[in-house]
Amino acid sequence: AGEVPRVVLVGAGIVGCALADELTERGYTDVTVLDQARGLAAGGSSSHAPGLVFQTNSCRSMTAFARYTVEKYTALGCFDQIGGLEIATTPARLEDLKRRQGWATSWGAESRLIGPDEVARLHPLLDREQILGGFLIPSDGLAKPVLAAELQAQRAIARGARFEFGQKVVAVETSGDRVTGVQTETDTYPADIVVSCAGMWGPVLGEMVGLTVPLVPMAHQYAFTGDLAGVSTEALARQPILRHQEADLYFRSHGQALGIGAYGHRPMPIRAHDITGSELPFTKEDFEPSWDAAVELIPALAEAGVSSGFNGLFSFTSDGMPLLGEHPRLEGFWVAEAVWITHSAGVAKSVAEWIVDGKPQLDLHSSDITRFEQVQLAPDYVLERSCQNFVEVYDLLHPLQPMESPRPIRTSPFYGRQQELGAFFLEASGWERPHWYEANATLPEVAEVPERNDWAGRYWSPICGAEALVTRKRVAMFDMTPLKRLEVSGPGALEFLQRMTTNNLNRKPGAVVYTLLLDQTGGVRSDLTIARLDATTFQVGANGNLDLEWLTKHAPDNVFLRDITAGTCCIGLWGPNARDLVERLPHTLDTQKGYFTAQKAFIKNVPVTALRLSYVGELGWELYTTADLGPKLWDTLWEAGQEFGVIAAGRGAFNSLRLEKGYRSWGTDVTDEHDPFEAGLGFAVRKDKEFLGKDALEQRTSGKKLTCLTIDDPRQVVMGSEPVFHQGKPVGYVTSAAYGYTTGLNIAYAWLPDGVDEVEIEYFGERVKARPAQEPLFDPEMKRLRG
Ligand code: FFO
Repeated sequence: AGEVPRVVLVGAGIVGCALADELTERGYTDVTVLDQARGLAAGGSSSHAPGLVFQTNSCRSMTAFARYTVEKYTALGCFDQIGGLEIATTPARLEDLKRRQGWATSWGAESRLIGPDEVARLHPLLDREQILGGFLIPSDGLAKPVLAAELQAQRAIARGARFEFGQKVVAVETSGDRVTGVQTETDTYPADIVVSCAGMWGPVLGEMVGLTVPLVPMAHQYAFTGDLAGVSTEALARQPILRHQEADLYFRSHGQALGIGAYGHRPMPIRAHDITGSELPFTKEDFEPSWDAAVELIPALAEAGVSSGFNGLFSFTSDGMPLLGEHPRLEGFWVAEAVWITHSAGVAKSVAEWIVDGKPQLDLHSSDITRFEQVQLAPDYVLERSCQNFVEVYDLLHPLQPMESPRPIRTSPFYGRQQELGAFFLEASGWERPHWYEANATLPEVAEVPERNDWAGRYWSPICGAEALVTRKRVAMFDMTPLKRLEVSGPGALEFLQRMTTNNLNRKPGAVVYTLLLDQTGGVRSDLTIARLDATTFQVGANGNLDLEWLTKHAPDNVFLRDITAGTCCIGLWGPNARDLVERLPHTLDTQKGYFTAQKAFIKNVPVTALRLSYVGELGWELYTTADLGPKLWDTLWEAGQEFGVIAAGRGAFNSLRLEKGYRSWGTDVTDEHDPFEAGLGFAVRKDKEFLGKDALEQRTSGKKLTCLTIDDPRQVVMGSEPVFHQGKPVGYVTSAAYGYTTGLNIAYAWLPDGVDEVEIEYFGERVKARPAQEPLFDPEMKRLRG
């Protein structure tokens, strides 16, 4: 028993209780759960949560969390599987329900689209005249949050866990970079592992250990109606939980009355420090528009009236996702916060796996507490974005739709030039990133680009297609500044990177290597390009902050890691004329130096690091320089490029070009759930060297494959996350998709069982035929890149 780590969980809400259960089940039985309140699930968000569990989510892991919650709470007897119903009262919402049903299918939840009559039969209180249709998930339903907390706590207690109430944590004890315990107002609890399950008090706990926990507690209105006449309690109890997203409303029954949740009101944020109780007084005036909308949908409410209500506090985040994982600088301190009842058991399972096994089964990169860039941790940013998420919670959002504010935040040194060219910007990791340039509207190629329907045509322009065509024909400048870049240096750098990644980096200075970061189970944590600049200095092209954290965590003392992204900038100069363009300028670049090489050189007045590679599959270089020289680099290339027909090109073109070339995007196509072979990245794995994850990789088996599909109908441009059917059964889902402007092929990548032939992709309720294709679709002989 002495070998079992001592775990302290802070917070006995639903997350703390679920985690105590999951940890003790996995043999971590020395668990103490502390709570400032006098009892279980008392005083925090769990105490007042109405318990509606709608599983459907655009995010795969969120749906997986919810599915496990349903399964577990059903087995425990604290879940009423009465179904979840989302209704449409406008044509746009009806279309969106089809898209949502696609997500449910992709992520493995059974569901049906139903007509207005069936909606009315399931929910007779609704005004049938307004209903255009519904989306029914029969396994959705009502969790009983306090009972769920109690039942899970009891299981944990039976395995040895202790719950201590009236214990408010005031300090976290540490030794070096390890957590050693927590102090409450009256006691000290030694611990090897501390997990903050403090929900909306998470930021306060975080402050004790120098960790920004970027969540915002917000009030959300919940009202109880008076008793409804003329309908039985039993009938009410059988009605599925209901969402009327058009009016930001949800409904459930409580005995003879209904409960109404409203998101339509102004955001009401509060500082975590200022919380005194989780139920604030009901502000009636905020509820009025919601009430009117509720009565409009359910006329019987007019007579029942509102009997009471409260403004209940719970956590919102800047991107709507939970905050999970270990403190990057304090070993043993974990967080599991900003978690809804819906996801509680699933989150607890994943976090328990993460703590006990070192890795969760699900890909959690979008919930990882370390996913944020520094600028995304500014309190003002967190507040504004979280409020915006509250406002948009039920909105019909396009997958590319950006938040409008606060923006712009991060701009590359080329921003001014891009504005002059009429760039249409979207945001990535806080960066403004051009998607196309209106200046290119006069390109004759625009006329060659097929039109799109309304949905696929949003945040898109035919100019994207013209930019792609010109890239393949002439030459284009792509702003690659937002690409995460690290410098890894020091006497131990080579040995470290060799140990951490799958490809062989022991090459001469000047070599660039495409390589993978695997975790201990052989899952792909990232794909990197690593340029050896000199014997002990490497420039790493990475995918995000998680890479920096992972490398930092594993780096020995004789290795130095630096994020050089913001201090530098990058232009991808790509296309058949790229070499001629550079040669027209005074320069010291060896323009014949081969594919996947790196060199330092001058292009006219600008010192650059030039990497001869291209994610768009064309001849040319990524040209890096320091931020101060960015505008000079842009102008120099731009002026020399005029006679070669240079254009600036954006992300719309980029994404199409990279899919034509078959290049995977980590986080979308590939995650740490996948091994390199099934992901089509086996070529980057060297069997003749040792690296992290190698042994596990050899044990893995797989029956699935990231598959390149082409869609028969070129006008059906899908967006990603759509379900894929084989012989009428859902077998997988789309990751990335784009129309290939230069191949004329409509491309979708999908995770599918090995060896499927013809499939169908479901898109807004319709099935479109697609078939596996030999990849890459463009330039398989690599003539362009090696040219
Ligand atoms: N780093 C740089 N410098 N540029 C990039 O575009 C990217 N990436 C990610 C993260 N790091 C980066 C890596 N993704 C190839 C494919 C995927 C990439 C980067 C490069 C590529 O050129 N693959 C070739 C070469 C393989 C080889 O010779 O070993 C291929 O598969 O044929 C952008 O997201």
